[in-house]
Amino acid sequence: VTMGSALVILPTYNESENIISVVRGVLDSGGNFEALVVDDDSPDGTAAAVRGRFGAEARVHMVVRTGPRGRGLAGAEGFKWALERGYEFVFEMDADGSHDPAVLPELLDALGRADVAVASRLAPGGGERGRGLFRRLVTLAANSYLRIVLGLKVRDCTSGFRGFRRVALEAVPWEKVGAAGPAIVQEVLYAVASRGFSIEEVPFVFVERAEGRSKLNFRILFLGLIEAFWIRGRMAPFDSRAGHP
Ligand SMILES: Nc1nc2c(ncn2[C@@H]2O[C@H](COP(=O)(O)OP(=O)(O)OP(=O)(O)O)[C@@H](O)[C@H]2O)c(=O)[nH]1
Ligand SMILES: [Mg+2]
Repeated sequence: VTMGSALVILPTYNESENIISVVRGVLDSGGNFEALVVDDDSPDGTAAAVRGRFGAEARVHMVVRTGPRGRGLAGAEGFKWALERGYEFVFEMDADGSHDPAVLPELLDALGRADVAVASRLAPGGGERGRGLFRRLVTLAANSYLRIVLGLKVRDCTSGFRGFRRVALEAVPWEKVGAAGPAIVQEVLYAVASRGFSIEEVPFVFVERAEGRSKLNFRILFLGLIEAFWIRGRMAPFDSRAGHP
């Protein structure tokens, strides 16, 4: 790890059909990004595929988790892994083909101006390709709701494609982060926004996954929205019981 180094965290569960091209895209995107695959011991052999293809590649790392699985648990473990190893810029993105690695240099560029850079479907110029009107409305509604409940100014609060300067991640109280599932995306965003870190949105076009299966369903989505109230309680930038910042 050298000064100014950048790591891209890729949480995976059954992405053997997608992970190779995504990691390839990260390595080839320019800017010397390293990749960290955080796999929950996927039964489809995702980890074995990564080892087989990138075992000799020094810029590719992998953590295989056993025990309780979850997008949130995997993401938190990835961030802690990155902080322990001194990376200066830390990114996360889905490994299902929805997030184009070619956007990474734009996010890195934005981190020259802001503490956090979010690849945003809802910023002017952004969008969602391959999705019907109903699914796009779900994205819009979920984000309108989260902006209000969490008091966020970011348009795309649920985008799991983004980057952080190290200082912002160091300020997150990781021992209190509680979302085991995808709600960790808004939990970490709320943690940094409420601590005053600046956030820039970079427009990007999300592409519906072509291979593999989505792990998101309406139950998970709904529970994630309810969880916003708990997120506010546990991620507040001061101890609410003390009453003062
Ligand atoms: N390690 C790990 N990764 C997960 C888990 N669930 C989902 N992921 C990964 O998180 C990323 C996003 O998951 P998706 O299933 O595409 O869910 P989504 O992108 O929120 O929802 P869609 O809108 O349906 O694409 C993908 O790279 C998944 O492989 C999990 O339990 N553990
Ligand atoms: Mg997806």
